Amino acid sequence: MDEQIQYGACNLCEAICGLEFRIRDGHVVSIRGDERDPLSRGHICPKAVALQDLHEDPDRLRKPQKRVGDQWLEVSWDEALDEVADRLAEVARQHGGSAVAGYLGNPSVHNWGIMTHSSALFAPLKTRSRYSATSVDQLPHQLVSYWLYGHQLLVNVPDIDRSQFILMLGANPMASNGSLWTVPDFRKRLKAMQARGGRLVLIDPRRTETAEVADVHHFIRPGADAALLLALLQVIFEERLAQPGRLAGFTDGLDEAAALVAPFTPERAAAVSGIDAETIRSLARELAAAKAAAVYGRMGVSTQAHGTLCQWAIAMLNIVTGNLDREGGMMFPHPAMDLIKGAGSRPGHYGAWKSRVRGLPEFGGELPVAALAEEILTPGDGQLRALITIAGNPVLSTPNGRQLETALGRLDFMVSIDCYRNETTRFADFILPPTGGLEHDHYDIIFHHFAMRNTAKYSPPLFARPAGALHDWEIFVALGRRLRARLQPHARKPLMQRLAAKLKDEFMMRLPPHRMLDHALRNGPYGKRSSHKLSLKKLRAVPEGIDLGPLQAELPARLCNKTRRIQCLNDELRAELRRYDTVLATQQGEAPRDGELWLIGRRHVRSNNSWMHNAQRLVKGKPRHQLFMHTQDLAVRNLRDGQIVRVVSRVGRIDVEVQATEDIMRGVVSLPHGWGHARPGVQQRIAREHAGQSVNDLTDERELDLLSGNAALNGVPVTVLAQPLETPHAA
Ligand SMILES: Nc1nc2c(c(=O)[nH]1)N[C@H]1C(S)=C(S)[C@@H](COP(=O)(O)OP(=O)(O)OC[C@H]3O[C@@H](n4cnc5c(=O)[nH]c(N)nc54)[C@H](O)[C@@H]3O)O[C@H]1N2
Ligand SMILES: Nc1nc2c(c(=O)[nH]1)N[C@H]1C(S)=C(S)[C@@H](COP(=O)(O)OP(=O)(O)OC[C@H]3O[C@@H](n4cnc5c(=O)[nH]c(N)nc54)[C@H](O)[C@@H]3O)O[C@H]1N2
Ligand code: SF4
Ligand SMILES: [Mo]
Repeated sequence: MDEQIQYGACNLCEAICGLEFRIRDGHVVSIRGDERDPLSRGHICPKAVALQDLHEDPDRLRKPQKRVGDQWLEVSWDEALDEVADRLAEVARQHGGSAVAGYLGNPSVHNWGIMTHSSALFAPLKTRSRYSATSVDQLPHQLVSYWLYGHQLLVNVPDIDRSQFILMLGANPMASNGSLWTVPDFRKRLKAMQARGGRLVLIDPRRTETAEVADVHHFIRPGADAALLLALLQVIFEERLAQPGRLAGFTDGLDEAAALVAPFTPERAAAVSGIDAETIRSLARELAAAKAAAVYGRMGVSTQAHGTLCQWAIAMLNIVTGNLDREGGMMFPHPAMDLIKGAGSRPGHYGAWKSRVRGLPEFGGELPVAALAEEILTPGDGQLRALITIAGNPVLSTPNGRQLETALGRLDFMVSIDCYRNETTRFADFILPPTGGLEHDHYDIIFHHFAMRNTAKYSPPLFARPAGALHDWEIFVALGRRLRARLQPHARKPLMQRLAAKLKDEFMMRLPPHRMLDHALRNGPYGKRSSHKLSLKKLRAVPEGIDLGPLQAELPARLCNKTRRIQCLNDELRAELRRYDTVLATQQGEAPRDGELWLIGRRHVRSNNSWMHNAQRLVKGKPRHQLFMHTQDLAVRNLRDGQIVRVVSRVGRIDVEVQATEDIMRGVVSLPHGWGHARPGVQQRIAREHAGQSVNDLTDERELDLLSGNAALNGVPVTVLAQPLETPHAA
């Protein structure tokens, strides 16, 4: 048969790289970067080939699975869907809908059907127990966007193609390919900036792959970024370098912010951060003087004890230097399918209810996932009894995974919509596997909101789905319909209203994602009222994607606050600034205590969270899950490079191989997350051979960013010891 060429986009990470697939006899023969893609311009990373590996993986589930004791039986879709709906409805009827929790994992935001249709499943349950990977990730960004600009998705990104200076904290785009910043081919764009005389300054406790290409790299003690960022602001105000320019015309609270940050001097920041006061002062001056500058911080500054304060200070730095909404500064993307000004926009809300056990605030309808286990384990009214996980692996991804395992074992019922039997889904009563990534179409609903250029692209499915297989969204609809029938939400309304509601439900549920896209495109910013006249038909005709141009200044029109003004402060932020003042007054600049070390995470370009270790082409070569530790920290403990060490935290301990390095700050150790596949019942043969240990057996569910409830996964105090002779803690 002839070779066919088809175009699409990679949905594995946030970079949305354009791909060219060559297909022969129904098999992928090559996957390459598509140079005509207006966003990625031919860039890809080694993970792109994993799309084929995932597609062909014999361990990937293709039929519904039912667990009976330790046995897994393949069952029909009808049997599975009926029984899952029966069991969920039973819990909801007995204990209320909120006794059924939902957890949405990271691939949910990379799979548009999950975005468009998850409400079909959750609405009939009326549950307030919603959790997701957001609260082990970017929650502080969303909270700050909501508070300052009025919408949780109104995020701004470095306009790198026109920047002259980037101050980056706690991000490693050379490995991650960018996050809350869709920036395919970061390296080439950075080189171009440097060729224009621009500079990248990076703040990270590890000398990372990004540090290698930065102009300047400073080590920082984990968790000390808030002190540094507030000190930068303090210097800018004190030395009268603030130049908000046109932003001043629609920004409230600048003077008060200046007064509130006044106590946070560079000297205080130096004492906790390990960066000296003079360096902080000159960094502030360089930032203030730069023509087009962007301050950007990601995972490292979000998943730490003062994540929201960090993100607030970053936003303030961009505002007071006049770089927000300026070309080459931090700009707001404007996607073709616009969830900010589009129909059904959800700006967010905060603290409308609290978690039952610890009283943590909801954000945008979700509770912090660090509280999931305790909500299952703690008896009483409102205790969680059932769980639905979708595209997630919280046992490996959320703090204190062992506690969550205990909790999952106690549920009355659990169902997982997932393609693998992994560390989490092995606890489910049913696993419902959706079609694979190459068997459904795709449009990136989420990440165009964070992209450094406005573009649009539709990827048709590469292969027809196998007979009987269901897409994620179809599973939601099938379950949602059954749940509605069992829970009869409209029962008390008059007949005509009931019929109308039912028709509306049916209509919405039957509307496939591509129809919703077409509608959103036509009515969106580049639709029928613009010169682009975007529609699905138009996207189909241009398979490499359509360029909608560089980011434009959007403020104040794009603000979603009622006042249409940036709101720099609110009571929560004021209180947090006061609280942080006391924290600094009591904190010592030393390593935690008694020879403790700070544990941080890391990512590698050949690995993706917890679920891509079953692709031989990605895991081959030397292991990538060792504990990194400074040579001198090893020496003072009489430990050797390559030996198995025991790492102990408040919540647990693991035994791992240690790797000596000079590329990490003294007092800091680093372990990547997403490993630990040797747990019983995991059906991923290759991953089990490259098991590693889970860093989240060490991270602490009690350590949070107080404002948002985001997990403080970085800066966890641990001790590292020689491994005792006996090896307890078999998985
Ligand atoms: N210590 C520490 N912990 C961390 C992090 C860290 O840096 N340090 N990072 C955190 C971050 S940023 C994130 S986002 C989380 C990720 O944490 P999670 O989202 O909980 O975990 P993933 O590893 O992304 O799990 C993805 C699951 O989705 C399934 N899947 C993949 N594609 C699909 C699909 O299309 N449909 C369905 N139904 N299932 C699919 C896979 O089989 C896999 O089981 O981890 C967090 N945990
Ligand atoms: N290859 C690959 N790409 C990915 C992923 C993946 O697993 N693999 N995951 C995707 C996901 S879900 C996400 S959210 C993004 C994350 O994207 P990034 O945030 O760019 O990636 P990380 O590697 O988590 O970078 C966090 C950095 O923060 C540093 N850090 C840790 N603690 C601190 C601290 O206290 N202060 C400072 N200043 N820095 C600190 C770490 O050393 C690390 O270099 O990546 C996405 N892309
Ligand atoms: S950087 Fe790699 S994983 Fe991310 S979208 Fe591009 S090819 Fe896919
Ligand atoms: Mo993430």
